[in-house]
Amino acid sequence: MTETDVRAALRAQRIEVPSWAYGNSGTRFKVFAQPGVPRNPEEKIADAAQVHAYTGVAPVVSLHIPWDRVDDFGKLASYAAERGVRIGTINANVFQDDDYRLGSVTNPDPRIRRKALGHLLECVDIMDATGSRDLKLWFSDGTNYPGQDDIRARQDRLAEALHATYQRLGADQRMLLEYKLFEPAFYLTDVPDWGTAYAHCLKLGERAQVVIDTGHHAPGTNIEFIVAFLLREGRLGAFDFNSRFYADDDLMVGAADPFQLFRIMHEIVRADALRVDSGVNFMLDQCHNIEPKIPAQIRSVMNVQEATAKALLVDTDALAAAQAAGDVLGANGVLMDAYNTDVRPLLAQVREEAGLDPDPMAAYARSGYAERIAAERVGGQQAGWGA
Ligand code: PSV
Ligand code: MN
Repeated sequence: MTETDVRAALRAQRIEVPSWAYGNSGTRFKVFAQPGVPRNPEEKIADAAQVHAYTGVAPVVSLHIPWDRVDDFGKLASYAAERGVRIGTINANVFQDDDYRLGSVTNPDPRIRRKALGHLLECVDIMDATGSRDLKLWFSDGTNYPGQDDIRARQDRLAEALHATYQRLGADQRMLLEYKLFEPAFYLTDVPDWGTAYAHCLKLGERAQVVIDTGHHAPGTNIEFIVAFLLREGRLGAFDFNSRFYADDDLMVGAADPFQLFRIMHEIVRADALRVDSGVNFMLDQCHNIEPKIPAQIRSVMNVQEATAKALLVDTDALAAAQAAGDVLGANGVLMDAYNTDVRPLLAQVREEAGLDPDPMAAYARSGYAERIAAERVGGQQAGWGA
């Protein structure tokens, strides 16, 4: 790839940000409030628009329902457009209701299963109103104790709900099925891994695709293998990017293991899946419990850009030649040369060419936006977990 091609690919890259990253969040021990936090979906979108204004590559915001429920979603979509962004993936929340103690779509009680399905279908209505393409499904469903429920019956119930929801999708809409190893269930999770998600997607049809949340694996899992496999099968729908040190930490992507992020982006580039029309949606799924939220999102976007730039710089001809020759150290050396390149000057140049400040973090800090929202957003209920 020529340097001009690399710069063009970086300019064309798109990253979707989550509305919930701008709200208050925490652990099960404490949710810390921060000054200036949005009180409603409009203010979350306004904050997300700041991330796009300084990075130029994050024009899409995911919503989470019911956290972001409004009376008029068409109006919310127009509000987003006025701020230079648009509404992206609709995330269903079937995990924060007392009814879901024993599961949502896999619950042994048919009334609760119907309620959960009703919510998934409502999310498709919202997609219609906002013009969203993707419905992202994550189920907290599972059990804590052996024998608590029938493992196979729960798979049947899951398949039934997925099928009903898939049938409701429009021709241009997709279902993104996310998996997670554990939490909140500790013994069994009904969609614990990519294989389970993939098997359900295969049965549903082509518009059912797997989401890889980078925080949802056992330590040491080779995530880039999953990426390569699903890309080869045409079933990688999206990423939920974040970092983990221990479990589902939801820290800034690229913070814990920038090398892993590079390896993932290498597989993306290898499959020519960086293009917006590749069908892979690059989303962030993060919570900023102790750090300021908007700069943390800007930093996360920059971390993805840096990993992408390094992946684009891999000398693919040299790599292929070394691999074909069985030159183990040579092949590894080619990859490491790209990883060890300082791409910050290149990205600064890409930003300047796009009319942006070369240093998004500094430009945002200078803008006074953080001070303004802290002064203006007084009173009302700050958005946050459960809000
Ligand atoms: C679950 O841990 C998850 O990764 C899902 O993507 C949710 O939508 C998101 O976090 C927010 O709770
Ligand atoms: Mn996620």
